[in-house]
Amino acid sequence: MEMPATDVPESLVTALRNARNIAVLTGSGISAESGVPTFRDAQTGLWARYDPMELATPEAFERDPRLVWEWYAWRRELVEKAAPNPGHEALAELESRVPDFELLTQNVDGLHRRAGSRNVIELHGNIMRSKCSVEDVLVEPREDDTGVPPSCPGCGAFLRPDVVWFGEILPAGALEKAFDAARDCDVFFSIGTSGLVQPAASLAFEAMRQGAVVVEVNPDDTPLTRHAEYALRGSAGEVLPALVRVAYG
Ligand code: BV8
Repeated sequence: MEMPATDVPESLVTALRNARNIAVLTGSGISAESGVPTFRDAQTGLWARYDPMELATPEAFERDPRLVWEWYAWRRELVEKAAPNPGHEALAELESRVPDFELLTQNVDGLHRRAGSRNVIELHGNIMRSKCSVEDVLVEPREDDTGVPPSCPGCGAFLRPDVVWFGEILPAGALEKAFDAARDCDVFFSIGTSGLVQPAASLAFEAMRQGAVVVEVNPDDTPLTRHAEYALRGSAGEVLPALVRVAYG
């Protein structure tokens, strides 16, 4: 059932009020209103000529560590300047309204935690953290290290962002917890994601299979839209605060 953002159907309000367990999957669309470009947006300026699908890979880092590190440094700067928007804040409010709440995010910008969300599973890591590209341990670059990329103080190998690149497996435990959340929930939200990247894109279907009410929030169509019980057409920053207000006052 597709509908404009504003009118929240009574049946959905009832489902939310009766829900014991809500799981939410978010993608870069929820951070768009914070000024963080979505993954498939044309990357602006210097990066317009690079395809993020190309740069977010171990092969790209192997081939040109400097370029990849600079791309993430540019995105990290954007994220540091960004602030959570009403969409992030509405999800933090929703978490306080239900007994069990899991927030599964594909985003690496850390904005959900900054908005006050607590039970957050970062499926694809976090751009603000760096790790040794060989030892795979989290490392803070040394202040005086001007290398691009900087080097691991322990072994001297290049540092890399603590994110999951295409072709890499998700953090241990994160995927299991995410599928458990999809299997246990009464309502599953898919918010601001094109639903093209696996295995995150399978979570909504896992929820649907066990009978959860699936709600999509997105201004555009995605492969999930025609399967979702509710497809709320609109931006997360408008739809989510309205939903929380109508359902919980
Ligand atoms: C894996 C972190 C097992 C990095 C990301 C061949 C070889 C190897 C693997 C594969 C292969 N073929 C397929 C695969 C699997 C691959 C995959 O899915 N590829 C796709 C593209 C076909 N997946 C993987 O590789 C995963 N690992 O499978 O491991 C394995 C291992 C080895 C070999 C085989 C298998 C790892 C995937 C994780 C990649 N890392 N991010 C970084 O950020 O730099 S993915 C990255 O892209 C994001 O995290 C996110 O997941 C994805 C972008 O998607 P979205 O978030 O949805 O963003 P997008 O721009 O697409 O859409 C935005 C949406 O928001 C739109 O719908 C728009 O309408 C909407 N929107 C806009 N504004 C708003 C809005 N919505 C609401 N409000 C608004 N205001």
